[in-house]
Amino acid sequence: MISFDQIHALIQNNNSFLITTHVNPDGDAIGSELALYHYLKRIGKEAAIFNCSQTPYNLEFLDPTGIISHFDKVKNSDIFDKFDVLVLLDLNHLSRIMELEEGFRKSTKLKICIDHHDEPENFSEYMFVDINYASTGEIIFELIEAGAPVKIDYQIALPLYIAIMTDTGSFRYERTTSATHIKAAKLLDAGVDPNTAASMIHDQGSPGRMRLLGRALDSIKLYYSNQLCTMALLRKDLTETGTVEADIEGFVNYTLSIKGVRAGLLFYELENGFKVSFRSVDNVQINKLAKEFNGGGHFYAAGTRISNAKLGDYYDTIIKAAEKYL
Ligand SMILES: [Mn+2]
Repeated sequence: MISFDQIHALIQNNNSFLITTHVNPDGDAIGSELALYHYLKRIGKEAAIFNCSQTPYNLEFLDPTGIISHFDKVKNSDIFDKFDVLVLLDLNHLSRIMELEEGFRKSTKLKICIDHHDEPENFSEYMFVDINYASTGEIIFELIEAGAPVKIDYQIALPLYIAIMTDTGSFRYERTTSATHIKAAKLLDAGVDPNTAASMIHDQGSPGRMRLLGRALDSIKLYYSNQLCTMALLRKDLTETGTVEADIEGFVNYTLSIKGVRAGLLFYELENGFKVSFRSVDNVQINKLAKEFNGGGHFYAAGTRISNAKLGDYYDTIIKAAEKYL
């Protein structure tokens, strides 16, 4: 693994940086990208952000000037050669950048990966992957503090705070430490208002999102003496409530709200396949289950997307495979 000093040396020795993150980006992904972008600009570097997904509507407030571009395979095919360094944040498997994967793999440019997920794919010699961090935002925070003196002002502090807050489930998940809170405190000192920040993430949902949550809760099923809880949402649940994939963010955590549940799965039907979110507590290593189905993530939180398949054909298999981890 490379050190912060080595990353700063790479930053010093190069001029332009292309930043990207995973499909269906969350607060940690978008927040880390924007914080790093602003840092690079502040020290006089060229930078751009191209993502395979649109920014979810509830995170658009982080990017009021439209810094983040949605990658277009035809129009933007040249970006992999335009920049000196390609930077991947909050992921470590190239399949997670979807349409950017091919160009990224083919590019001979320098590639840096900064992340906190388990079992990285080894696609670059410049990987900083540490699963002890609760968020990529925390790594970016430390990286910025260790680098050229740049004041962490509101423009950098807000995306970092959102990254840390969202990936720790508002400071309550595993790996939330006093160091996490100290960083959050510094970001509040830099001008972030915790009340406004939490409200922007949690209190801006549409009525449809609440109705969709109602459907998700209503779909709950329990297995293995109530140790496993599942939820399932179908395409029609989204169309009938007028919602989008980003609206599902966070629903899976409700599976763990039932006493005795040690693992929770949210199944979500995609246009051409399906997605599963995995959560667990109590030493149940749920990323191993995700890995059985081509996914991955953290010990207690993981996910997978399966294309060209029907949810109905996999549901029972996944439930059955889950038993051995409980
Ligand atoms: Mn993350």
